[in-house]
Amino acid sequence: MKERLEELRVSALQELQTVESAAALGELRVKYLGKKGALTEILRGMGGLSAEERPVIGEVANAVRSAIEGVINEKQEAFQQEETNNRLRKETIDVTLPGRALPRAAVHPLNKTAQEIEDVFLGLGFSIAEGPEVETDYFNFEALNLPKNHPARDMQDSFYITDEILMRTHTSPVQVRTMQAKGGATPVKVICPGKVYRRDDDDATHSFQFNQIEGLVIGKGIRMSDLKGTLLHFVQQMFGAQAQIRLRPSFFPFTEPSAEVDVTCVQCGGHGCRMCKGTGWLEILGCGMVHPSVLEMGGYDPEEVSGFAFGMGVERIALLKYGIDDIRHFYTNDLRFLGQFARM
Ligand code: 2NL
Repeated sequence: MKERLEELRVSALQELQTVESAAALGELRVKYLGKKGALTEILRGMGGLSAEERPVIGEVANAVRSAIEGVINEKQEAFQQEETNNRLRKETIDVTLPGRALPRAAVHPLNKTAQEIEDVFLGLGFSIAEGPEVETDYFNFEALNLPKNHPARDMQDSFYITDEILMRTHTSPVQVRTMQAKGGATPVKVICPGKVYRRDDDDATHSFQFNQIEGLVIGKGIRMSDLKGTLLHFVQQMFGAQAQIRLRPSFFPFTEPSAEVDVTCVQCGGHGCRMCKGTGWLEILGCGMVHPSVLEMGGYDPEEVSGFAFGMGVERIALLKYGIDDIRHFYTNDLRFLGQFARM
C-alpha cells in the first residue's frame, strides 16, 4: 500500500508538471484527490490493515495528499495570476488618446426665436402663461367675442374633436383662463406661447400646426400708446435699434380698435426691395385694445380697467429674422438647415 501511495505521488507530480491550463488542473485535482479519485481509491484498502500499520500508512497518505495538494494550489495560483495579467493587459486604456468629439446639438430655430421673444417681454416684467392645446369652444371662441356664426368657427377651418371640443386655433384661450384665474385683480401682464392648430393645407407660408405668442396687459388707464411703446421696444430688441413700426387699422373680434403692425423691412431697411415688395414694410403681428365684452367675460369691469393685446406667429418672426423663405424648413428637420443655427 505504501508503494502504491509513493507511485501515486510520483505519477501525480509528473503529470502536474506538464499541465497547461486551469481547467486541466481542475481535472487533475479531481482525478487524484477527488471523492472518487486515485487517493481515495487506495485508502479504501485501509480497512484491511492492522492497528500498527494503519497510523504509518495514514501518515504516508497525508504526506502524499499534501504534496499533491501543495503543487496543485501553487499551479492554480500561477494560472490565476496569469489570467489576471492577461486581463489587465487586454483592458489597458491609453488615457493619452484624443477623445471622440460628440456632434454638437443646437436649439431649434423656432424655439430659439420663441425664447428671444419671451426674453424681451420677461425684461418688461411680463410673466409666461401656458394652457391646454385641446380646448373648449367656450375658451377658444365664445369668451373671445367670436359669435356662433363667425367664419373662424367653421368646422372646415379648425380641428374639432367633438362639437364642443377642438384643437385651439390661437393661444388666446390661455389669456382668458389667466383673466378668470385673476378674479378681477390688476395688473395683468402675460405672454402666452404655444402650439396652435388650423385646418390649412401646408405651403411655404402656412402650416396646420404653428407656434404663436400672444400678449395681454390689463390695468387702470392702459392706452393704445402703451401698446405702441411696448411693441416698438419689442421690435427694436428683436430686429435692432433702427427698426421702426407702423400701425394699420384692422379688425379682430376680440379687440377694438384693432391694428396690424408692420416693421421696417429687415432686408432693405425701408428703402423698398423684393422682400417687402417695394413697400419698405413687413407685416409682423396683429394687436388692439381688448374688446369690452372680452374684458367682461374675463371678469373685469370695462368701465374700470382697460387693456391691450397682441398676437404673433413665431414662424413668421423667425422667417424674417433669419431670412428663411419656406416655413416647411422648420418641420422637416434637415440637419443641413438646423445646423446653421448651432452657433448663432
Ligand atoms: C394675429 C393677431 C391677435 C389678440 C391676438 C387677444 C387675446 C385676448 C383678448 C384680446 Cl384674451 N386679444 N389676442 C389680439 C389681437 C390680435 O393676434 O395676427 N396673430 C397671429
